[in-house]
Amino acid sequence: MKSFKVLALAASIALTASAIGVTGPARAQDKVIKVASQSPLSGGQSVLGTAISNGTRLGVEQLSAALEGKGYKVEYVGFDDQATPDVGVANAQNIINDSSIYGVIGHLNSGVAIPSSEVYVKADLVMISPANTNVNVTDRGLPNVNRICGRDDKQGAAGASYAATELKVKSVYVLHDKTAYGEGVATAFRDAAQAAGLEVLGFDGTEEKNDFASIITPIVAQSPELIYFGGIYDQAALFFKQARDAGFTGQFLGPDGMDSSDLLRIGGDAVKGMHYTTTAGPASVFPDAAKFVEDYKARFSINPEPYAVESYASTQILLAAIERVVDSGAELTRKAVSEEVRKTADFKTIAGTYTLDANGDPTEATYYVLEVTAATPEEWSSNTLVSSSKAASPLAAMGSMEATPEATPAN
Ligand code: ABU
Repeated sequence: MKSFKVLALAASIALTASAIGVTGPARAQDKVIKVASQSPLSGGQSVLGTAISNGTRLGVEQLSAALEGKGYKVEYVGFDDQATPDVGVANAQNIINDSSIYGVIGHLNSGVAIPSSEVYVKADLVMISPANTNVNVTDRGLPNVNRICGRDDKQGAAGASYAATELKVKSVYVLHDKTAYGEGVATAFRDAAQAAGLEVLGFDGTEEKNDFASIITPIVAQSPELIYFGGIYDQAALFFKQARDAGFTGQFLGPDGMDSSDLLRIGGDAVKGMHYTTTAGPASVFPDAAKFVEDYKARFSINPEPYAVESYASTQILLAAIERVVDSGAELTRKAVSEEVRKTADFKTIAGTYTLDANGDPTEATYYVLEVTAATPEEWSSNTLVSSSKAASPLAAMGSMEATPEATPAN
């Protein structure tokens, strides 16, 4: 009877201690932390969207042990934004309504990321983009929006420099897809091409997806030495094919929206030998990603497409930030995680080492130029890297770590 009373007293003390937090605030009692991805998982851009989703999922599956050891359950949840702004925004509302989601990896399309991030910011939810290159993704200076890829002002300029100095063309016709991304990178290319002395014979936008005859005829009549297409492979590949069939004999160039095995699957011989710029590191430049490539193939039975490795790296950054909040003993909140992500400095991932500036840009990014030399879509990662250059973010170039002065977070 006496020992029963002692046991009961001990149990009561333990319960009380737990209730008032004497055992410490870090114990999570199986609290769930979800990491979301948003990207197109259906439709014509799903090859790259799936790479973002799978890279994030693999990151969560492989990198959660430390948080699980501290009592948290870490889960992945994927959202299909269909490459459509309205869908991304509706998903973003559902994402912020799930209080167990502490970060979003995505999107593919800058035109979807920008309005969706205006929703995330209302809930202090951090977004890390592996792939959104439009300048306005980060130039708005939102405290929760970050990326680890490059920017289209630099990417467009890198393309123009390659066209002028290596392709040695004298004239170009510039097309874009009328999206924030396509028009933005095409504008940056056009301005840099003109500055480099190229004659820009035309600059047009089109949302046409099937029959480009009425666009191609006047272009072919002007005989540009190069056509630059600011857009995504699902539209551009068909355009290139029809342009070649219509007798265009010049060269093709485009930005990272071309960087997908589907460019070759759709474009066939028309795109072989063409060039594209990208901020997605080809496999050869990331030796630390060799295991990721093998694990990815084993897990999903497909090749990792461009931006898969950057999605895993983004997940590394996010989970490390969450761990730092937990280890500090502070309350785990979305705002605390977002602030911790922004402090990312000299952080080593499988896709390189990252420091984020006050606008959420990586302080330095690499801009690659590749030639389509793969014989088949399955060999897309064997395309030939012909050039690469590094550029500082605008803030890093100014030597400033302050956010852009005009930046005002949306309410
Ligand atoms: N940068 C590749 C995907 C296109 C975009 O940023 O919208």
